[in-house]
Amino acid sequence: MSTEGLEALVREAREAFAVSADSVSLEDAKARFLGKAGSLTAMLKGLAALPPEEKRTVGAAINQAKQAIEAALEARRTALAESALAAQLAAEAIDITLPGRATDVGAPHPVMQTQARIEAIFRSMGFDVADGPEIEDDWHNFTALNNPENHPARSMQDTFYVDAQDASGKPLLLRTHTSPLQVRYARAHRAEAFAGKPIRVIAPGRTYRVDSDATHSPMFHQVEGLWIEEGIGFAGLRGVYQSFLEAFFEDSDLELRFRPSYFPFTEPSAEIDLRFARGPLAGRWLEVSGAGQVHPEVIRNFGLDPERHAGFAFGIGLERMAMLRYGVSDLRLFFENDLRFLRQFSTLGL
Ligand code: 2NM
Repeated sequence: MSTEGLEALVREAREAFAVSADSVSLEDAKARFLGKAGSLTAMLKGLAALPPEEKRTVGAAINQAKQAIEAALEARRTALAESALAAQLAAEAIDITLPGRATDVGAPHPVMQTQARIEAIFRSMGFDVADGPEIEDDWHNFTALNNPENHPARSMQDTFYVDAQDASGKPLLLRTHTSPLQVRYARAHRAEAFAGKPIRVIAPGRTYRVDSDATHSPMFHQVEGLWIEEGIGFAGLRGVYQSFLEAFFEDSDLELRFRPSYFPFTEPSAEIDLRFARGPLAGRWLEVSGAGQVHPEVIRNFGLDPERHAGFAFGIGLERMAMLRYGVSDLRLFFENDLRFLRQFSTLGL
């Protein structure tokens, strides 16, 4: 084989490698030149037939050609591997210029801010804060609170019943007020009450009634308060309530008015009205609470002795308090989740 023939073969191999677009066709091309049945291998076999002089020179030339082809093969392999990697990186590329996924940070709802505020004020006056189930049994929600068996509040029209029963076979219900929390709290602390320790507790939370219009929501929030201690009566209630309202509204220029009322769990009972001397609501009597001396039957259901234990209780609507404090005119705004409304109460500036 002539030197030109070898040079042509090397050129041919380089071209074959250059047009191989992937590693499979590149390895095919390699086999055609360097494989067992390849052109160079055939030439090396042909050396045997040559005289010794030529064998050396032709052999050296073939080896040179072989090295040139192997170098071209290696270069092409590297180039293909690099472009494959570049293609993979391009396909998997992450666009770091895209904006990140924002996490929405919430803020306490105005009704919850109102609850926290009321809890803090009553804690500062020595009250404990009770918590308990929203699904109640008939006894804790009605019977213990002196609600007669045929009271309309117990009807399906007024109360949400749950498809489950208590041990006595009565249907469970969504609590219609937070008073059952006070029943549970008083019963849990009756030993202390018999040892002469006062019971001072507020019970905040969600309550449920079948009621829905401009001023009623089927779910609303209450805070009920209870103070049982020897010698505690309406004067104590009035003092606690005045202090609470002054702290809540940050206004010591307000008047209270008690009007006779009726609740099954208190006797006597009263509605508490409030009148501001200043501000947008000044001069108007505003109804803010129900209250009264805890009924002896309820004291008995607390596990206490009505001959020894007496005290007062009151109930506040949290939405009502939030409306008065923030100047909100429609109760439904609290439940519509309109961020334009809620953001006005954000304590986080969001
Ligand atoms: C009110 C009005 C009057 C009340 C009574 C009790 C309990 F558990 F001691 F009997 N808790 N809350 C009460 C009294 C609630 O809400 C308008």
